Amino acid sequence: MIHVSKSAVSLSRVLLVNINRYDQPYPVYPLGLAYIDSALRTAGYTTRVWDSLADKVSVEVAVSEFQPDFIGLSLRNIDTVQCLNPHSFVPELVECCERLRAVTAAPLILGGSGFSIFPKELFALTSVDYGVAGEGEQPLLALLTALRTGSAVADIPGVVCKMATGSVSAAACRLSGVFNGAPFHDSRLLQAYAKNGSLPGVQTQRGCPLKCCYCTYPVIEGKRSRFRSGEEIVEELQQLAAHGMKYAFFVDSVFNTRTSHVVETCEAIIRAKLDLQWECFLRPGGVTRELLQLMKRAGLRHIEFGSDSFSDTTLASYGKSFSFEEVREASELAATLGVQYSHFLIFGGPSETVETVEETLARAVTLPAAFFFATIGMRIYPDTDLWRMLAPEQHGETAADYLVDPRFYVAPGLTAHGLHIRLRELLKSASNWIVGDPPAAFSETMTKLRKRGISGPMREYVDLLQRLATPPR
Ligand code: B12
Ligand code: SF4
Repeated sequence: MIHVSKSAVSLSRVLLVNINRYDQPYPVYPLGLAYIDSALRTAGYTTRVWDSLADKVSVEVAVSEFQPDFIGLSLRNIDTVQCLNPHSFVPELVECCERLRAVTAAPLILGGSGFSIFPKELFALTSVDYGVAGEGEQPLLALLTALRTGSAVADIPGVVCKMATGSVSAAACRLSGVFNGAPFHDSRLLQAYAKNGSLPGVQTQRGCPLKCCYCTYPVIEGKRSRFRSGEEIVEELQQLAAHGMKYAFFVDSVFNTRTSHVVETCEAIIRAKLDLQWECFLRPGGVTRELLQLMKRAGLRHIEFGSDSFSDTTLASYGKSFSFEEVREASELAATLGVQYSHFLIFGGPSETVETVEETLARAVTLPAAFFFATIGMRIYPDTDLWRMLAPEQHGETAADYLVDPRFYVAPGLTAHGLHIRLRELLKSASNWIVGDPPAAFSETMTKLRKRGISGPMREYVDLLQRLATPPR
């Protein structure tokens, strides 16, 4: 464990590093770092963000210019979550840590959603000094205070560190009871990301109480929802609008965990007469006409339903909290009210069979004006019901085996390749599906469109690109 000397009590410069360069479906604005930046500034630290997309200078130059006392790195993605063509981002992270290590002795602190899924394993793979798993604001402030004053860090909730014995300690996360913080939106970053087609994220709540078998979100944000007030959300949206943003993405795991929160948020937005549209993740259950109408009046332009499957058997074994009938009702309501929507589907998870796949495909055709984003296989993450069901430890495997080599569950009787062939077959006659990562030509065209200033929901890209790709009959 590194101890910073007591004479260093005045240390207060923190460089925040965003290494995420992945640009599918578009480069994602680093909202997590904006929250960390805000917490540090409020506590009196001087900060600078080095962003792999927005900064022209290298991270080494940023270090030499800023002379940080601490460096915080954010790891959002571990890999692309594509079963047939996986790409791991861990080597990039390891390289970035080594480059930093070569030019500075400042303690390296790693956090982010990707880190929070495999905290001990990523800590062991990289040369960082500390890790912070889960919600980062309070643990990071506590860690920096401890380092500046030379007090113990191992018991700070969420902190991962090396003990004098050489073993790795990871204190359990403790989430703050409320969620009322606001991010610091840096105009330079917002503009750089908007120019590349990114939609700024806005978080209206943290946590998800639902229990889908594969899901990491409760691990990252906690199992209990904590809500910001309508006024706080409006204030942030007004700030974004003042920066010229026309469209936002509500990044909550599920926006409608509680109907009263949706109502409060939408009513506050309507009262504020905001000129800004947004999209969000919704669970199909409990979506009524009144609720959807209210959301539309508040600027809802697109819904991403985390449906996963249209077979009730599969929905039950994935741990979903709704039935296909509710999916149908929500889809029909959205279509009737003229709200665009897409369904995210996962083929091949527990209890999926050829029959349930065909049931999902047949039912998809019946949903009016729908778009579908399909993935094959279920990425296996520690601390999920899927992990407990498979119990890899009993077969001599560790979480580390599942980190660098992305592993996916595909139900017995199915194969990833077989599912891929079936879904590619479908693409010949259906232009409203994207299966896995879009093909290279598709991505290149998307990049060109973004450079021309076209942005908005993913579905609108799909629409436009399919039309461009389809020769006139
Ligand atoms: C919204 C979302 C999206 C939206 C983003 C929309 C937008 N405009 O922002 C869309 C749909 C586009 C998307 C796409 C993808 N996503 Co996504 N997404 C999310 C989601 C639900 C929320 C992310 C978010 O903004 N959270 C809010 C911010 C405030 O939280 P945060 O970033 O976690 O930051 C906090 C902590 O992590 C920590 N922290 C962060 N940085 C740092 C740094 C330091 C130093 C410290 C101490 C702490 C710290 O403190 C922050 C504040 O408390 C997460 C799941 C989740 N619930 O976290 C998945 C998630 C981040 N996505 C994931 C993935 C994989 C992807 C894709 C690769 C999927 C794909 N195949 O297309 C792409 C990649 C996009 C890209 N270019 O990078 C994974 C990443 C982990 C992994 N498995 O690799 C997650 C965790 C979901 C999962 N499957 O487990 N995503
Ligand atoms: S998939 Fe969505 S609804 Fe299910 S546990 Fe995860 S965040 Fe919650």
